[in-house]
Amino acid sequence: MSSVFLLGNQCSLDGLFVSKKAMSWYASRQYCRDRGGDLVIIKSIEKQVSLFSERAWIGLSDIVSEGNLTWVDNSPLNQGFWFEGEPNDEDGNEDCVEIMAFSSILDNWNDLPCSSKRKGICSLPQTSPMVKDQTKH
Ligand SMILES: [Ca+2]
Ligand SMILES: [Ca+2]
Repeated sequence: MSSVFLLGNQCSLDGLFVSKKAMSWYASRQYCRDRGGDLVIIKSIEKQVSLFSERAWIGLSDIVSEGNLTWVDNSPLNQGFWFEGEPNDEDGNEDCVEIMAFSSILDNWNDLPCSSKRKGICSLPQTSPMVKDQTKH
């Protein structure tokens, strides 16, 4: 199990880093991609715990198909760490997912409009940071 740590500005640990500025989900994702990574994908409790941070975007959305949450690598969501009552798709306009640090570590995801301004948590590929046409399954 990886250890718990706090993500500060531009802190890089385990291939994770956080954007300096709060931006839309799309802009945050572009920020990550420009640096050879993508918005973080969380598929384990270990990773969820290690991401304890401020409010920030993660690589999960239902932009393509409402109610169908998928990660930025197109894989489906199997285990979520949702805040109570979320995802609620408020006003039918919440398609991107943030992590909310002020809440319990294991129940702190919320969907909100993709145009909202948040910092983004980026993750570099495990293999090489610069591999571009990597296919994941
Ligand atoms: Ca939605
Ligand atoms: Ca919501």
